[in-house]
Amino acid sequence: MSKSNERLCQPVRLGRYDLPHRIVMAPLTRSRARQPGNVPSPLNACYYAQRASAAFIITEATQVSMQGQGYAWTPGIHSREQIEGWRGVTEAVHRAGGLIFMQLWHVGRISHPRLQPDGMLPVAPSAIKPAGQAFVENEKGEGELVPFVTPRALQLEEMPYLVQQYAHGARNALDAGFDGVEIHAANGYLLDQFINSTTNHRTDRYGGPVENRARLLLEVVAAVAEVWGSDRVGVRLSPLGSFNDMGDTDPETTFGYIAEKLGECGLAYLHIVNPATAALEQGTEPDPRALRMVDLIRKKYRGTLIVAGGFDQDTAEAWLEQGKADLIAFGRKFLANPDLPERFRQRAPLNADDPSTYYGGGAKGYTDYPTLAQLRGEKPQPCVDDRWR
Ligand code: 8OZ
Repeated sequence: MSKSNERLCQPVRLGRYDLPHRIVMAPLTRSRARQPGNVPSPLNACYYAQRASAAFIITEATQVSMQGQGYAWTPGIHSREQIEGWRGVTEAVHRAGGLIFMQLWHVGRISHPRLQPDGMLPVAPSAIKPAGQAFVENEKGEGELVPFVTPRALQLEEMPYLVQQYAHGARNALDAGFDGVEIHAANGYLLDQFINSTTNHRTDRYGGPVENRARLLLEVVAAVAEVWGSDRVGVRLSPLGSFNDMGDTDPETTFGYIAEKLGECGLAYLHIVNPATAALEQGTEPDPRALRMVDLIRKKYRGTLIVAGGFDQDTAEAWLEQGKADLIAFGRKFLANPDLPERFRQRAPLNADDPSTYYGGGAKGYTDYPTLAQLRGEKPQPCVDDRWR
């Protein structure tokens, strides 16, 4: 091991787990759950098991209810079949020596009546239509983009039901054999819609000052921690994020407060989408505001911090070295390199990812990225079954 990659390869404690290194597999939507029913399949188990050498895996975002779905073919954790399907995934990952957390997801307004039970309207803190398009399935069984609709504003009386959806998903994830759960409060989905001032115009106790906008997240954290113990629960945030038509008028106050409150919860970790992702990818100097936000989160959040977005091995090392993060999560690099930690250890070249196979489809661009051993001529571990629908 060369000196320059020491930090990524150092062990670290994460809640109740001792991790052998700091290279996390980031959550990645792949839209390959078996139909009908959005059920994880042996193909999905194969994909995750191939990546079991991650410090730990965070699954793709997984809807906690039918109301929580926002894209065609994403997996759920609300039906008996889904729990059984996920059990196949966790067993495969554990057999391969890995750890796997499930990411619990409710999309809020980032959905469409065609994805909702009984064709109902998607729900949100306020009836504000996002710019952009939803990804639905058409009559031919293909993916199709359709404009978002104006969501229905949630009534105050419905709020306990939302918390229950996450608690139910958390119980099902425990049943399915996961090692922990991550609450998805990033990227413009339901919890983020409550957090950010531009999508939350409520005048009740869930809107207005940040104490109110953070309420649903903190209630969900408490309910999920009740199921799992807080030391097996993580939270993902995307401060300064604009994906899914998001924004906040005072992000320093909003995310500073939330980071501080989450620091009091005894979580396994806080995970942020790097506000400097684009600059890291382009090799340019990050916006000082983005770096200030990372510093603010680091200062306010007392606990283990994971940062994801735009890293290569050298920038990841530099961020660990500078104390900006404790672990680094890799998405596209893990997608294309099932043996990413080994490649980093050896400073070996990486496979390039193929964006045309990110979402939907079968084994191609999913379970067929070669390991270093395969590139040397070794036979791949066969997947049990590579049907996907
Ligand atoms: C890309 C495509 C679909 C969903 C996220 C769950 O942004 C997602 C997602 C990303 O967190």
